[in-house]
Amino acid sequence: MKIAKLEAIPYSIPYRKPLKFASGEVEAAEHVLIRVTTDDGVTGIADTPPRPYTYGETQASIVAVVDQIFGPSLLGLDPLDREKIHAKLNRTVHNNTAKGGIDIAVWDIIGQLAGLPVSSMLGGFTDGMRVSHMLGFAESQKLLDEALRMRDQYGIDTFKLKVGRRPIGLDIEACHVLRDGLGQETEIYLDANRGWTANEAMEVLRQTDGLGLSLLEEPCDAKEAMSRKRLVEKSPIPVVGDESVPTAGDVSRELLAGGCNAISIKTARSGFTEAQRILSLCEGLGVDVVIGNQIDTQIGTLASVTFGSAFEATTRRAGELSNFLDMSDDLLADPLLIQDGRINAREVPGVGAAIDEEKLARYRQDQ
Ligand code: MUC
Ligand code: MG
Repeated sequence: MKIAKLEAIPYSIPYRKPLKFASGEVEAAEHVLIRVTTDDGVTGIADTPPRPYTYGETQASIVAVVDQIFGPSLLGLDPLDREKIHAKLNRTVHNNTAKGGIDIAVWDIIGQLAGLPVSSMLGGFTDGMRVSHMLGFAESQKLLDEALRMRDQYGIDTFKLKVGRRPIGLDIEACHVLRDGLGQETEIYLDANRGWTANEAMEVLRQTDGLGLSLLEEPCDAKEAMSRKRLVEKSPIPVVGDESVPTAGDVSRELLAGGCNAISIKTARSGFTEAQRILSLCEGLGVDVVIGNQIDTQIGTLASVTFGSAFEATTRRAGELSNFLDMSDDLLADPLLIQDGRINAREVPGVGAAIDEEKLARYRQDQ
């Protein structure tokens, strides 16, 4: 069995409600669908969300690196030989999302060949995950209204608030309004996407003390090594590395440097193979993890829940799995459902991300 074709298909689907955060804004899912096909006609699928402000990748760069470098170097390899595939991919630095997508598509093929759900092959811990919903920049009352609607409609009771605005008072007020309106039992945590300095983050922690916030993600740029280390040492809550830690090597560097003490795992940028390395590293060190969202479509979210539900450590916290709700449409043929605050992985061979071909034809940008 050989890899016979690697496709990188750019497409665009508008968001009904754009997401704004400290490092950027998303108004349309201008993503790239990765399709890997074997000579026996088995097809693996993955979705890649380019985030130029996070990893430097663009839609065009993902298409180019797949068409010009990864495709030619992987053709003819056996999809079961993942280490060989990664050795080839790793001859090119960065391009994490393109590599992650190829890895997920290869796992999808392996699951189909084995006749097993990939979630069972990875670990098979449970059937799904609790969902955490991400609240983008908005005025405080609107944030509360959205959180209450998510709770009523989907049973979601964990919220990640996007912060990192200046003046910091905007975010501090939002934290107070959410806590007052949602009550003590709801989990609320923050993600600043490097919007503050470490010292601003410290001041936010001081002024939100007593609100029971659970995590602080990427408060400032990880390159602010000295002040971020001080923040991590003094913070009463875990400081989560997200965009600073796409690979296991980055995770080791940041944990050893004291730049964070919890890790966001995103399958979109780490695939399943690197995500598993990251998870093992964190478990070995006793470091908390959270399954993050790279503003994923339903295809990307299905990959996250496939990985997240496979392991005990990734199910301790709710996974960020609801951003797709704000999209006007999606390519996944059989839509994902959030019920009682949970999403399930699929009990079919592979990942289970069958594409609606008619929608792909409508949204693709290369024809
Ligand atoms: C997050 O957790 O930071 C924003 C940009 C990105 O790549 O992911 C999102 C959410
Ligand atoms: Mg983040």
